[in-house]
Amino acid sequence: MSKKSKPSVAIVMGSDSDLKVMNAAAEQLKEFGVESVVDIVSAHRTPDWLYEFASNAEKNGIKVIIAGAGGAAHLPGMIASLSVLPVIGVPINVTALGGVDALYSIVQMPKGIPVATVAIDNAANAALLAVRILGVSDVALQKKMHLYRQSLDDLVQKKRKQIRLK
Ligand code: RP5
Repeated sequence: MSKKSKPSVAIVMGSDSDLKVMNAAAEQLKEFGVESVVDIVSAHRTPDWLYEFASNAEKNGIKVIIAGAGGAAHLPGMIASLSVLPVIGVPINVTALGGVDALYSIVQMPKGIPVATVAIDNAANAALLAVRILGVSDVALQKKMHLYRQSLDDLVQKKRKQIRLK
């Protein structure tokens, strides 16, 4: 039986309606063998739970937090204000504004409390950035990132050959 290590990445989101987007982060991390924990933390509906989660994340062994939110999207910024861990925000497209509202909200953090922001709905990139952050102090994981980069290169080279054959 393989022993599961403690999750080093927390993937949180404002609502279960964000899961269809945020699942991509968990799947991407799994491909790198990185354990994650997935949860709902709403900045406006569960402010006490938000405080408890963010202020204890470091103590709980979490190294990187990925936070997805739509609309006013204050979740990633609030988490970053309560923790010194790196926070990666995923703006989610759930409103009539197509996710631009969440993008602006997350990316426009005032000086002092940074939130790294990926493209709208791009939870996979949040996971890849988390892997790169963890890889700085984990040689084996960084090696996997080298291989991943190479696989992207290989794929494009293959496609180049294919279109030249047509
Ligand atoms: C935000 O409000 C959540 O992140 C979600 O994207 C959005 C809508 O939530 P629901 O009304 O679908 O629960 O807090």
